[in-house]
Amino acid sequence: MVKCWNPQIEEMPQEELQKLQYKLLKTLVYQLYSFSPFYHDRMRDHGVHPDDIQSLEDVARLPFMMKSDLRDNYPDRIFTVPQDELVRYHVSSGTTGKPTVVGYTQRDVDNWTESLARALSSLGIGRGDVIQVSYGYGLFTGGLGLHYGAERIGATVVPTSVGNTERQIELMQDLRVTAIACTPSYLIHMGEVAEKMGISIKNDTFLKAGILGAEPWSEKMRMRIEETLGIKAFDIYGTSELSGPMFCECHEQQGIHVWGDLALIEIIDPKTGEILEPGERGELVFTILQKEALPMIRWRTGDITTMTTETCACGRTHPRISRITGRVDDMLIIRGINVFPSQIETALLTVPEVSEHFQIVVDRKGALDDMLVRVEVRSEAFSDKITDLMKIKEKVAHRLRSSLNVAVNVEMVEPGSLPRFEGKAKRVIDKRVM
Ligand code: DLL
Repeated sequence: MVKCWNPQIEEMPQEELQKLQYKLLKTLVYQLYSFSPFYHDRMRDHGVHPDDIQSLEDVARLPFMMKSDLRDNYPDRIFTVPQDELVRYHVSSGTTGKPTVVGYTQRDVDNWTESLARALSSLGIGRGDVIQVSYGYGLFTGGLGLHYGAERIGATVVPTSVGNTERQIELMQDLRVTAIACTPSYLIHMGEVAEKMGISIKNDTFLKAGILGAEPWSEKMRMRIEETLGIKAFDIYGTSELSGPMFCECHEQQGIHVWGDLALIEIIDPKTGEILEPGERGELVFTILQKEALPMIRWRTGDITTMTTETCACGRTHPRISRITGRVDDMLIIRGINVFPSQIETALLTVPEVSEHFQIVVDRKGALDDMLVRVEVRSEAFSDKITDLMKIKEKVAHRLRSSLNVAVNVEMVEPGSLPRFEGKAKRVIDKRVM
């Protein structure tokens, strides 16, 4: 039986949890209306007053917040505490324009750490485990976040950060690492590098768990990772605006637990903003209930998922979200058909002869969108015989067409020829926006 880090909270009856959420929401809204010029003006312009929040559902009356709000108020104009109360900054990379800055009070860091202590304990990690943290340390939240969480539960941390992969593998063996935290694409890369060094992660190390996230990955990818590396692979989610990685699957692997005392979630229709029912797929929206430096009300993550409020088989009562299948702005529209890179990954991984490494190139040919999927053949299946390769290519093209409902061009490439990633994978090259 896997123990809860904080059973009183994690197994709290749902009715009680919702009462707590309502109390926290009400306090937050009053405080922000009274003391934050940004939120005061937002609520006033939206025609909502804290007195209008009479139930948890009334969160829907509040205005949304988006990435542009943080960018427009760069670096710290939405912060609600003075600089001398901050203990840390993290800065997100900002792929499209200005970066965004997140500030933390000591209590913010403590809540973030508590959240990860619960998450790591829920998948069966604790004192005695050795956790290699191979997310980037520094402005990115992955490294330091997992580091603090792992120390809090009494595990031993190996803070390798990203890169220097051969050294990482040596340390994994020498220090008897039992769990690794990194992006799924980096773990796959590590597996390949280990193989070249003559080391099998499955047979020659003590690794039993991967805490994998920061980028979309499919259920098929989980199966491949678990099978090839002989570990259990857990999905961990977060964004820098929430604090960083915060929520993870438990040992049941039945969705990501979102701690309700820290966050209130909604799933909305990204086009209309309307709230969807549990089980319906839409955009994930967060209200962080206990954040001091940069409170977030109805933060639109852009991430697409579903939620459930059913109690998990592990006994934890908090809401869960399913694997993120893509981002609202990730969706490619190919000749009018909506395509998510995650669908392509899932379809490719049904073909045993191809590897996990692929690249999507989108271009415009005349008035039409054109998509090319480049995928590596696995070394075992790689052959010089053109006819063999043609057969695999046809199989891949067929699987993609039937899963996406649109014909795509396929190019088979040699094992090891596509780029590898230490941090987040970049699999889509959209030449239409270059
Ligand atoms: O990626 C925080 C993080 C670090 C999460 C380590 C998990 C592990 P950002 O750089 O702000 O923060 O990027 C956040 O990454 O909105 C999602 O689109 C994506 N993302 C994060 N985790 C997952 C996941 C960190 N498990 C953005 N599955 C989010 C799919 C994920 N996408």
